[in-house]
Amino acid sequence: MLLLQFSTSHYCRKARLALGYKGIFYQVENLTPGLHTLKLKPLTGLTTVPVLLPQLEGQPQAIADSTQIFNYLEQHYPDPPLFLVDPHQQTQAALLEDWLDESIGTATRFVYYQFRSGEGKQIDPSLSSQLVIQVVRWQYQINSATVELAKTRLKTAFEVLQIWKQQPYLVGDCISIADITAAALLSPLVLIPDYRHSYPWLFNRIAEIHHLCHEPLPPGLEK
Ligand SMILES: N[C@@H](CCC(=O)N[C@@H](CS)C(=O)NCC(=O)O)C(=O)O
Repeated sequence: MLLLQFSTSHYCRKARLALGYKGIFYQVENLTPGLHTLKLKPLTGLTTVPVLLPQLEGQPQAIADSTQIFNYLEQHYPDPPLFLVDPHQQTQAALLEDWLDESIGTATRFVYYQFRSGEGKQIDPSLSSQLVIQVVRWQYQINSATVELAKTRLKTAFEVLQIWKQQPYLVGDCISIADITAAALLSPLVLIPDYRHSYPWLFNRIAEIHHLCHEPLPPGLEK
């Protein structure tokens, strides 16, 4: 199995966490941003990573989108499960996953790239890194006005995810797609001192989920 990814993408981290939790052996191919479309468009019709190539007869050639990757994995590798047995709880987990994907993962991207181009420039001041950051800012229209809106969305996310303060999992008493999605899509914020200091419980849970999924910790959380 091969995962096409950008090494720094939080959506690709989400796919890796699921693969790791299920103990599936896979390899990764890191695509070059900009050139990635040449490979992805003919395969999936889309331009985004992650894309999973099962490389098995009788199975789809390529699965695009992290949510579809979850669905594929659960169908073909049900043990250990990422979907909750109780249908009501599974619906709740799926709703959280969709909201985190569509709203919060994007908000993280806005706040993170704004930080990396300003106060956080010293994390990697190289010309190539700063060029990628500027291209991402242009591609997604990241500017001070859109970043303020993203910060408001993140504030709501921290309120919703406070469940993690009292219990190890967001829904029910096992890990679900909601935990994996929250852990991956909020992980870039650990590099931003304000967030790291204000929400220690969030980053502790993110580290726990990474351990459960046998995935190395994200930059800023490693010991
Ligand atoms: N909803 C998609 C979002 C994936 C996504 O936004 N991927 C970004 C990297 S973090 C990407 O591939 N961007 C390149 C592009 O849009 O051309 C998923 O869950 O897979």
